[in-house]
Order: sequence, then C-alpha cells, then structure tokens
Amino acid sequence: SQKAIIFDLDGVIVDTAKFHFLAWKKLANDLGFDFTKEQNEELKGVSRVHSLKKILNWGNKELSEEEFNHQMQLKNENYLSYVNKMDKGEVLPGVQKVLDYLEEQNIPYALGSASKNARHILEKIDLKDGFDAIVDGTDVSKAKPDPEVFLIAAEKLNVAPQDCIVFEDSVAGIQAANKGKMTSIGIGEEKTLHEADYIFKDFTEISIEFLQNLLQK
Ligand code: B16
Ligand code: MG
Repeated sequence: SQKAIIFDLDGVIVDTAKFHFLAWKKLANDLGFDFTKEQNEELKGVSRVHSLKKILNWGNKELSEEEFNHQMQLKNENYLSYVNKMDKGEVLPGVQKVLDYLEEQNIPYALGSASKNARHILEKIDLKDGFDAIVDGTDVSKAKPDPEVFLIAAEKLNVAPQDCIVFEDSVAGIQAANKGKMTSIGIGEEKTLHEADYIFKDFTEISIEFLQNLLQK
C-alpha cells in the first residue's frame, strides 16, 4: 500500500529548537529565574501555551491571564527575530537528500508541526512548495503527545496511519506518532528518544537503503 512520510519541523528540518531555547530563557531570566538544558528537552514539541505553563511552574511564578498572554507575545517576537534571519542554509545536513529521494520516487510527504510559525519558517528556508500537506499549530486542537497533528496529516495525504513514517526530535512527538500507530523515527539522542521505533543522531546517518526498506515493508 501507499506509504508516506511526515516530518516534524523544529529540530528535524531546522534547528529552531536553539532559538526557542534562547527566547524562553530570556523570558525566564526577565522574570527572575532560570532553567536547564535538560528541562528544555521537555519543551520540545510542546505548544506555546503549555511551554509557558511549564516554565512558570519551574520558576514558581504565577501570572495574570493578561500578563501570561503578553509574555507569550514577547517570547514569540524575540523568537521571530532569530527566525527572520534564517535562509536555505539553515536546513539541517542530510535533509535535502531525503526530500530529493522522496520527490524522485513520488512518495508523498507532509509537515506535522506544533508550531504556529511553521508556514513562515518553511517560506524562509524555501521548502514550502514541496510538501503535499502542511499541518501545524494553527490546525490542531490537541497538542502532541496527542496524535491529532499526524492523523490530520495522514488524512490530508490520503494514506492510512499505519503506512505513515514520522520523523521527530521530541519525546512528545514520538509518543504522538506511536499513539497514531505510525512508524516513529527519532532524530536525536538514544537516551531521550528510546520510545521510537528507530533512532538516528541526524539525517546524515539515514541511508537511502534504509528508507527504501522502510517504504517497501
Ligand atoms: P510556536 P515542532 C514545536 O515545533 C517546538 O518543538 C516547540 O518547542 C514549540 O513550543 C512549539 O513548536 C510551538 O511553536 O511558538 O512557534 O507556535 O517541533 O512540533 O515543529
Ligand atoms: Mg520538533
């Protein structure tokens, strides 16, 4: 049956995770506290609202609804100041080779991101036109680890969830793919992403032979 690929964005196609970290860190510091790189792992793949809730919890801070929304807006403006300097050169090593292969083989592929900035980022790195479907933080009501974002992507691609292969860098995203009965491929550290069906440090470690095998199963 027809297979398809679903890519997460932040941490898979581009390393915007580092920009999220800098922007959240500034917000925490401005509010008078800090958090660690390990804690930051818990923010990956997590929506903007949930990320701020977690961070405030770490700092034992409570904000009024108005201040909460204001801080979220400041964080996003700060984050976008980094994003707006991005170009094609920011596409992570090995990603383009995989996309070229999919194009060549006519394998449909979609984006499944928690980010509300996803379409803007894809435009900055000049990849927007290749995707057969784009599902992002503006399309979903339930955040990862809920499989909604990937299930909508599968539906838009007209491919059964079991035939979808998801590339993800976050624990929440791997859990979402698994719950959706999709094949999950973790991009990152084995110790963080051990729930994934397969794990690679980055796309340079993924061979065309591996993809071929997976797509033929
Ligand atoms: P935004 P992904 C996620 O994107 C990020 O991993 C996560 O850190 C971020 O909080 C979330 O998007 C929301 O992003 O503030 O741009 O709407 O990894 O699912 O592509
Ligand atoms: Mg991610």
